Amino acid sequence: MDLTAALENLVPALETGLAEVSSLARLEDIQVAFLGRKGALARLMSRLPELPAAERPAFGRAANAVKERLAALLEDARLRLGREQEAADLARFDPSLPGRLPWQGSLHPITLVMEEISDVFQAMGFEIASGPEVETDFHNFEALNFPPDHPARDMQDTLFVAEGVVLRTHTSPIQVRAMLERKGPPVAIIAPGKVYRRDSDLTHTPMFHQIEGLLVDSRVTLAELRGVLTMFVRQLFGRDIAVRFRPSFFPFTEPSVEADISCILCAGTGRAQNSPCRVCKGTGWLEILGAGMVHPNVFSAVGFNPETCSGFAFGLGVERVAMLKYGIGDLRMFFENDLRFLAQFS
Ligand code: FA5
Repeated sequence: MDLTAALENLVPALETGLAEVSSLARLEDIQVAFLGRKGALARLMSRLPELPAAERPAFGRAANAVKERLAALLEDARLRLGREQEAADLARFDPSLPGRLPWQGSLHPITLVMEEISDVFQAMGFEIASGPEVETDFHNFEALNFPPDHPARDMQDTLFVAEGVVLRTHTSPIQVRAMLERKGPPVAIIAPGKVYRRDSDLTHTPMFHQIEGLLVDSRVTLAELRGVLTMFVRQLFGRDIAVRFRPSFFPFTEPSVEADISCILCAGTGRAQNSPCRVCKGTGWLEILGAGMVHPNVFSAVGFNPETCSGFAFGLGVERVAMLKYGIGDLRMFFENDLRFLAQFS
């Protein structure tokens, strides 16, 4: 066939091929066969020297026009196949099927309660403070007025790491660190964190969380402590909650108190559904934290003047608050990592 006729033949040949093509992969093959480096058009062009020199420019122009036409036909076919593919996908898609929600994690209930408690105190102007979980005897005991070898240390069954180094038994060493850092009043901190004790039963675990609070200024009294704690429990549990103080003992506070709140289940009556309330065991009160006025020996240990400074401190067990808030009976549920339990708090 002469070269010009062969060139003109390419367009109908491609049209025939494209009429049958039904996949994008096959279209690729056709494109290579016509326009590829060794395709039909390239092969015709390589025969250009066979033509008399005078005819070559016209043949070149014709070849370019054919090339454009082939490319346009291939592009049309590609768009058509794309549309067909989309229509086929849509035909398989059932919009009435229920959607699949992506799996979503949630914060641990203890984290949620710690954040909530910290938010309440931050709104009152307390700053968040923190300290190490592996503590020195000085910060955990000595500066907090626990004399060496004094039986008061047995109140908190201590896990020792090395001579003079312990896993902190409470968050109170953060008080010591905060006062040493600030060097003088005012100090208003709230310190959430993990603490460790040799304890394990229904209401005690070897690791648990506490939140420490400390306010130091020049004329702080037990009345301020009561006011701050009342505001806190009302924000957390509701407006009608009452707070009472009972005398207690901590080496680092004098006087020391345990704070109770009126029972959140029976509203302090001690009775629910005609029998003694199971949450407060009929007493109408729930123990929530330990507190007191900072002992002068603690001020002296951190270089604050006990004559001119006064302050209160408190420490609460986060698991205890979370159990009350969510009505959970067994402390260990927080640490078993059962997703059926944890997912309820998302
Ligand atoms: C203290 O740890 C003091 N540092 C609190 C304090 C701070 C008093 C500042 C005065 C001033 P206590 O040992 O009572 O106190 O512990 C405080 C709370 O931690 C308890 O009320 C209880 O809710 C919680 N708690 C204690 N042991 C465990 C345990 N093994 N598992 C879970 N929670 C515990």
